[in-house]
Amino acid sequence: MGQVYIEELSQHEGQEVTIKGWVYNRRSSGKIHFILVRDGTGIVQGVMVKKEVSPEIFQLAKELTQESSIIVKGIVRSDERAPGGYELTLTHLELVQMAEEYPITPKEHGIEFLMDHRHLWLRSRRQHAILRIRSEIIKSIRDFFDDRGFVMVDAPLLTPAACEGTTTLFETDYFDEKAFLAQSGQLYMEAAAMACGKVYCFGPTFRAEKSKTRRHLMEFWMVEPEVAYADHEDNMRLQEDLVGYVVQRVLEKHRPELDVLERDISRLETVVPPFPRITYDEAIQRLQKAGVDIKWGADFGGGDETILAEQFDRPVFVEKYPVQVKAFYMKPDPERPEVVLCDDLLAPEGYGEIIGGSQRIDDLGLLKQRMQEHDLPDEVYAWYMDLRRYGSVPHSGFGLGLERTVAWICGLPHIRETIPFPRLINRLYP
Ligand code: NSS
Repeated sequence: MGQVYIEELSQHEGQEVTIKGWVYNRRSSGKIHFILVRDGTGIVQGVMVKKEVSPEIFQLAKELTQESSIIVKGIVRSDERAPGGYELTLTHLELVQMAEEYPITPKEHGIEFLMDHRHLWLRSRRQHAILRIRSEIIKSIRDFFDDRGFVMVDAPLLTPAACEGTTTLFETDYFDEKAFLAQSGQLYMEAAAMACGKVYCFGPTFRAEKSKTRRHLMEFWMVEPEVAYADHEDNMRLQEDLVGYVVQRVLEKHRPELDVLERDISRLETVVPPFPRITYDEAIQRLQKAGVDIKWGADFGGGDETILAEQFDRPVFVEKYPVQVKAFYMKPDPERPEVVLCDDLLAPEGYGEIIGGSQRIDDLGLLKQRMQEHDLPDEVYAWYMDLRRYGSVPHSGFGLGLERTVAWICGLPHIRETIPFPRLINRLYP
């Protein structure tokens, strides 16, 4: 039998297979070596008995260091006690490279040490589980929109203007001009929605966040759908359907990884739409009742979001925030122009805001007025205003932060573990 992946072992019970991978761990008891082999799809224990292999091979196995690359042959045996349910009786071992002394050992390491060795830390069981769940979340998001007839449209990453406020822009030279790394693809999706009706972009976005929190990255991925003729209500329905779908997909396909992460599954099983909704006004009352010193008109901090979200067993929408705490493009509520038709979706268990969305201003006059109030220069937004000149329609969209969603679904204490190579305020390496 040629090369087989560990996750496929169940299809090869009783057969001799070849596994190409790395030594995860090894222990010996005189006449037997137990080698934990990982190959990127899983980990399997290989058992090598002295009298069943040549002396050279038995000696080689004894010298193997952690993370040495090896190719093994063995017979697949089912074993209830083995993680994954299978074990290999090893018949052959080939060394590809004997690894130098590996810096990450099974003992505890400090977080800065692990972050400095992120390129190696990714091989650990826990990081591997997160990488696979992240990949599934991305795929399920794409499937959700593709199955509903959305067109994926790519937004530019080098842009002439801000979308989410001018304080978090990364600036760079663009020949004789200034350019900024994109904070959001939204404005471009609004243009694309007028071309294709239902669109989304899914890519990296950049924010020079000067705060050091467990929820902020400088570079994060966001999926941003935008729908022509959709209003605020349609927008929230799309959000809860998306989040419910993604959580169910991970539950269906990645139980073993959730187990590695010791995730409390019962907290995910309740994530079924419809999600509860409260207004900003009600949120303020709830916070005041909980003893928080906050007044109408203030924005929420991470701690406030946690208090609110803890009052529900599934994600909760907070809608209709005051105009002054939200972005320039949000449409005022026609019945109460001091608030806008927006929503934040707060994840439970202290994970905070995972989605920000809104119905957009579709009237040219009002948009111009808002841009002046926000000191945004006309020249670079002229194209955006054109969208209100040529066939303007009501439209809505939102942005779901991928890493915050991964942190919540995986139950991780900090956002730094949700992305392969995090960019944090004090970290650009590796
Ligand atoms: O600023 S947002 O609330 N909204 C937008 O960017 C809109 N332009 C999206 C849209 O309507 N098309 O960011 C959206 C989400 C937010 O809920 C978080 O989940 C995530 O993006 N986000 C972040 N994740 C990690 N790190 C940082 N710094 C961050 N900022 C926002």
